Amino acid sequence: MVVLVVVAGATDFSVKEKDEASLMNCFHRDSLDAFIPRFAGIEGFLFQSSISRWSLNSKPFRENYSRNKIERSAMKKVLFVSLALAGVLFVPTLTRAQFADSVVSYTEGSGVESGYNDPTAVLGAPSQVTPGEYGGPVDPFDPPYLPSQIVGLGTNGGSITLQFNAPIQNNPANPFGLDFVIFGHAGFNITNGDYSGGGITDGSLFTGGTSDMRVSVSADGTTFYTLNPLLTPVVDGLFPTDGSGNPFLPVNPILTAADFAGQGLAGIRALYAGSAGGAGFSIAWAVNGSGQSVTLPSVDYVRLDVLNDGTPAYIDAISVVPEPTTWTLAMAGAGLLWLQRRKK
Ligand SMILES: [Ca+2]
Repeated sequence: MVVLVVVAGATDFSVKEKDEASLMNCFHRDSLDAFIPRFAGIEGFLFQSSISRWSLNSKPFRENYSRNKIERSAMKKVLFVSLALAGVLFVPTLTRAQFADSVVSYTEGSGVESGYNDPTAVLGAPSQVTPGEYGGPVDPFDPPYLPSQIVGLGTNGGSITLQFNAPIQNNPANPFGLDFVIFGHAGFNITNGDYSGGGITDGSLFTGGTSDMRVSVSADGTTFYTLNPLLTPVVDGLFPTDGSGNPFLPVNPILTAADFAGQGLAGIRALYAGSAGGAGFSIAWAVNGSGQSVTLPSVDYVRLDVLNDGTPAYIDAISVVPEPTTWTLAMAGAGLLWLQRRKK
């Protein structure tokens, strides 16, 4: 199926001249510049006409285009870009349900700020930009904080169960063996007093949840298996979201707060290695009621339960790590686009 999708895409874009023209018109230089660094981000959904809410670019995909305006030299470029896009488009095509799709249940725990109890705020992609007067790009120093972006789980008793339309695969070949990523509202402290772009952190967090959180998974929505609490990272702790990163790529879980001490935004991003942050989880950590490991090929539900008091946790989104095959093809597509830009 993987190969079929790619072949179909390449055929569409390279054989049908009309489609080529439309594609070229759509992907003028500015579009490409905006698209490339975020090839696996939200903008990728621009091409999923069935998912209109992700169409951040209001420019319609299909525009009227006079064919006689096409220069032959441009045609080769179009073909090249088209082939590259066939790879890039692969991520949203294959893994349409990369994020939580629906809320099964929600219990507001103690200590949730007023208004932060809309569980649908956790559906879809993690925040890239915070709207409003005090908003701006989401980065590890500027986490999402609006009620439209995050939902409060609070402390003792808070709970949320989320459903995914496409099963989350238990795949040891995923980056670091992690299968899904939970994004919270934690942010790194700025400890050098520079809040105008030159901030440096000591690795501590100025917001985020501190309660113990039980993370469980289920294939049928009825029988849930806890992920071994000895292995699970803190939910709504490390790693603060970087809206410019890739939400499908986990941060290397070996990193600790101390590794970020003395780092500014560039240093943090270097450690993130392209990731959008978040806390990564593996389905392979699932255990039964006796604490015995259980093997789950895939799950469709993720449940979070706050077990005790502490600083209330808030959740932004959960992303699903795509199958490794997808990565390879997506990276190949991105590489082609990069080469195309270099030639200019
Ligand atoms: Ca959200």
